[in-house]
Amino acid sequence: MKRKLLLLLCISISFLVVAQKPNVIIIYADDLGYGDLSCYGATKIHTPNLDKLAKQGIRFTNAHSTSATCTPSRYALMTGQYPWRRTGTNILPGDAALIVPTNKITLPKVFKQAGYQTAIVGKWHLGLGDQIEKNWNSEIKPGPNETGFDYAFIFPATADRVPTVFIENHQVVGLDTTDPIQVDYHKKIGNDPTGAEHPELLKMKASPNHGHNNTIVNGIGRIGFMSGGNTARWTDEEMPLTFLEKAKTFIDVSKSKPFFLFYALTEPHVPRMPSTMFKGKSGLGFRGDAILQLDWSVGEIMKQVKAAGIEKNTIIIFSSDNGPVLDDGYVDGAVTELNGHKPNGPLRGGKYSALEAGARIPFIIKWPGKHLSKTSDALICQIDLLTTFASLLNVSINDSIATDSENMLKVLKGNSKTGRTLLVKQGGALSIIKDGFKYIEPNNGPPNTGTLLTNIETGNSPEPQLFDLKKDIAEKNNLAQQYPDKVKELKDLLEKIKRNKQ
Ligand code: NG6
Ligand code: CA
Repeated sequence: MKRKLLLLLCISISFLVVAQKPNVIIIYADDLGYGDLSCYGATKIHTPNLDKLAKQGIRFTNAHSTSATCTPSRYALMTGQYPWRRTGTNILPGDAALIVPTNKITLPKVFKQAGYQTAIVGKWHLGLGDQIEKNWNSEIKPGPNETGFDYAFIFPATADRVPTVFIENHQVVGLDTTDPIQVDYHKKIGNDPTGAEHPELLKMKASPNHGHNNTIVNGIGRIGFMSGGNTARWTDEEMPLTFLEKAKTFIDVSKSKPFFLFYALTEPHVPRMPSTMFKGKSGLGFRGDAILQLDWSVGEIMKQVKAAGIEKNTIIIFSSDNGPVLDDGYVDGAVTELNGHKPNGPLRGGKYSALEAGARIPFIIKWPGKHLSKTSDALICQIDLLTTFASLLNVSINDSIATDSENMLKVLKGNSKTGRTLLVKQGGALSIIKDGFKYIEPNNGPPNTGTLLTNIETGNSPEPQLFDLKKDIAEKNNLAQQYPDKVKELKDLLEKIKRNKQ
């Protein structure tokens, strides 16, 4: 009798576990390339935690962000709308106004509608407030809280843009009101030294011809000017660890109810300033060290999930907002200590580029209860997460601009390898991928971001370009002359998609 009761109890507990909505954690790296992880073929750097995640889940080889830079990729992830449909979605300054609509469904709102606790911890870069001129010393809104996150612990833009402070919900953290923050992106403000005036004060030099020569914070020249807020300014070496602690705490306090955590890492974006634990550990300069730090953070999150007893009910997704760049404006050893490492793996181009390394990114998903160790070459895009999770959670997304977002539930669960039929991507130029062919529309921009700057092939060409990605993933052979019909088909299709205004 006792046995039967026990069995019944076990069955009902496992039923409860299965029936409970899964927690979802998206870990989103900044500027991590397709070739930067050992599970994606890197040999000069080892990323054991992400390798483990890939072993337990599905590693996608044909996954993309919408864009080759940060703001547009994040805008698309949040809204499900191609960012190029909307002006003002390119890389934002640190004082920009919020660009995500507050009256439309967003990825976190999908989860909220399904009864989840939602949080963002990390990089935001989608603007704050209604306008550029804002008071950083009082409530700053609208922002992440108004676009679907119950809890937000962020920095406003990028690690190389002022203001270099944390914002928790609507307030700058640790602010001394007698030392108010002021921010300006056009002229110097206050008395803090700038990198242009005082290069001798820099602990990490800015690259020549680059914009990192405004206010110096923590010995690093930033983009933009700020004054005040001295007690609130972060230390670069500690900032990612602060994010990690906040993310772990959120997991711990939310473990008994379904939650969605968007953990947006800053690594390996510039300025790369790894903590002491990782400084010099990779042998590849600070960029490599930042990747080790990122991998370790992923491991810490996995441990926390396990310790909270929610491993069997938590989906973990790992990806990156855009492809890799070595010299993105600081002399940090990324170029000189590369040691043969290939951040873009077999791909051509990099961050900013319409070529594949611009927006084909690592994408790993671990689905609860499964142990898959699969790879998938299905064509998917981060923009699809909104519709996919809406489908999983039965959330209706009527009031939506998410019409570019497709349901990839079967693919993400590993039950199907049929992904999208087509995808439009954004580097400098737009491109479209369909049936393994990629067409890059003609563009008169420069073919390279500049040998004195980031030195990346942009994919710009005044001529149409057509690549057969199935045979030529490195985009070496332009087949446009050979297949004019294919060029016309893809060009017309791209025009049609552009016209489908929303
Ligand atoms: C560029 C910066 C670069 C980096 C990038 C944003 C210059 C010349 N370059 O404008 O250093 O901050 O913006 O990167 O200032 S992203 O990953 O957030 O899109
Ligand atoms: Ca980025």
